[in-house]
Amino acid sequence: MLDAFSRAVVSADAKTATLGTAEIASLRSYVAEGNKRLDAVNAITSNASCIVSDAVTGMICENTGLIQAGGNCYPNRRMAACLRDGEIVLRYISYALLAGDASVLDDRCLNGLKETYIALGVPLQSAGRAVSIMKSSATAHINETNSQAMGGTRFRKMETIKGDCSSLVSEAGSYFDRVISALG
Ligand SMILES: CCC1=C(C)/C(=C/C2=NC(=C\c3[nH]c(/C=C4\NC(=O)[C@H](C)[C@H]4CC)c(C)c3CCC(=O)O)/C(CCC(=O)O)=C2C)NC1=O
Repeated sequence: MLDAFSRAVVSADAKTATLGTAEIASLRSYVAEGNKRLDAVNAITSNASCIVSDAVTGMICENTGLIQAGGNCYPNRRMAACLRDGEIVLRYISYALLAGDASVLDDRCLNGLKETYIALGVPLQSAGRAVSIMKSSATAHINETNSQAMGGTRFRKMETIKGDCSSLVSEAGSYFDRVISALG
C-alpha cells in the first residue's frame, strides 16, 4: 500500500531519478491542504452509517426485487452482508482519500471483488448503483451542500470552515468511480 509520499519515491526510483520540482510541488500542496483533507475524511467517516444505509435503501427502492425471494438482499443474512460490504467499500475509500493514493483500495478491497460477486450471484449493476449513491451523498457531506431536504429528520451539517474543496471532492469522486469501474 502506498501514500502520496511513498508513491512519489517509488515512481522516482523506477526512473532512477531524484524527486523533481513537480513532485515536490504536488507534495507541498498535499501538506498545505492537509487539514482540508482530514475534514473531508471526517465528513465521510463520521457519516458512514448514514451514507451506507441510505445508498442501500435507495438501491432497493429502485429495484424492490432485491428484497424478494430470489433477490440478492433476501433473506436478512444477505441484506446484512450487503450493508457490511457498503461499509467495507466506504472505509477503504476513506483510507485512499487520507493517503492520497488508491493502492490501499485496489489491493485490499477491489482485487478479486468482481469475481467474488459473480461467483456469489451478487448483481454487479446494483452494487455499482449503491456505490454511486454513496458517491453523491459523500460529495454533499464533503462539500457541505447537504440540505434539510436531502437529510430529512436526520439532517446533519459538518461544522467546518468554508473553503474550496473542489479538488478533494473530485479526488474522492475518483475513488468511488474506481469501485464502480472495477465492478463493471
Ligand atoms: C476486504 C474487503 C472485503 C470485501 C469487499 C468483501 C466482500 C464480500 N461480500 C460477500 C458477500 C455478499 N455481498 C453482498 C452484497 C450485495 N448484495 C446485493 O444485492 C447488493 C448489490 C450488494 C450490497 C450493495 C451479499 C448479499 C453477499 C452474500 C451473498 C451470499 O452469501 O449469497 C463475500 C462472501 C463472503 C461473505 O458472505 O462474507 C465477500 C468476500 N469481503 C471482504 O473481506
